[in-house]
Amino acid sequence: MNKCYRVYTDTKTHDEAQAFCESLGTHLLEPTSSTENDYEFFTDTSHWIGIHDSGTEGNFVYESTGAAITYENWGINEPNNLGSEQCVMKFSSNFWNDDSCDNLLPFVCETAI
Ligand SMILES: [Ca+2]
Ligand SMILES: [Ca+2]
Repeated sequence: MNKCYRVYTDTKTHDEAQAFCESLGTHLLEPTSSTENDYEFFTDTSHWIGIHDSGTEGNFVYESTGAAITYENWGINEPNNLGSEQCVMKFSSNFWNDDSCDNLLPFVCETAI
């Protein structure tokens, strides 16, 4: 499947970022392969991706479909749900971390083309 991406450098909470993408008929980036995940959307900052475990702790799903994730690239000792973390971000190193959904991060919207 081909996708179109758009990078937003302004920071939003996870839910604000997802709502913004949805207002454009898109959704947050959902990396489904190492090729897609390792693309350097940002070289110097973390950013939100469209994966969470808000429904069941430890059960990470794609937000656009609710389906269980089929690819993952967690950093060392992640996900750790530290202090209750339900939203996933990608470091500039391309490794993932579960993070507080209220943190303010830039983001990438994607849509199928
Ligand atoms: Ca969690
Ligand atoms: Ca974490």
